[in-house]
Amino acid sequence: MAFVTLAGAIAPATAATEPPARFLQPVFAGEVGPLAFDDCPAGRACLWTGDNATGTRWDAPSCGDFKFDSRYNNNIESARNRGGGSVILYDGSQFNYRIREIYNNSLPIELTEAQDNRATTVTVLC
Ligand SMILES: [Ca+2]
Ligand SMILES: [Ca+2]
Repeated sequence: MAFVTLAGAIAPATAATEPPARFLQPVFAGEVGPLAFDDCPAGRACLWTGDNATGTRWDAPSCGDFKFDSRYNNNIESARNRGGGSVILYDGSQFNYRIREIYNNSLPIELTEAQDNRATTVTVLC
């Protein structure tokens, strides 16, 4: 719904044959669709760079240990874990300085101000 409104608002009236503006944007893995907690796919753990499921979404590609790239490093602020096990966020690059465990209970999670924009590595449990 939000995308329809956005595309309609910014598309020039004379460019009816051009694709919607959103298709002109680069698409990265894990950066898909409207931004909301409900957009986290079943079976996945999702993290967002903004509060309240806004910004760019990172979907855990599998169980395991991951180091965030520059788009996500020190940038995670909200989460929803629909995966098979907990997700553990760490401030350090060596899976150290644990910030928070996010249980796989599917609840919308807002990191606290002290936890915001600090995660550098993440362990995704099965
Ligand atoms: Ca952020
Ligand atoms: Ca960090």
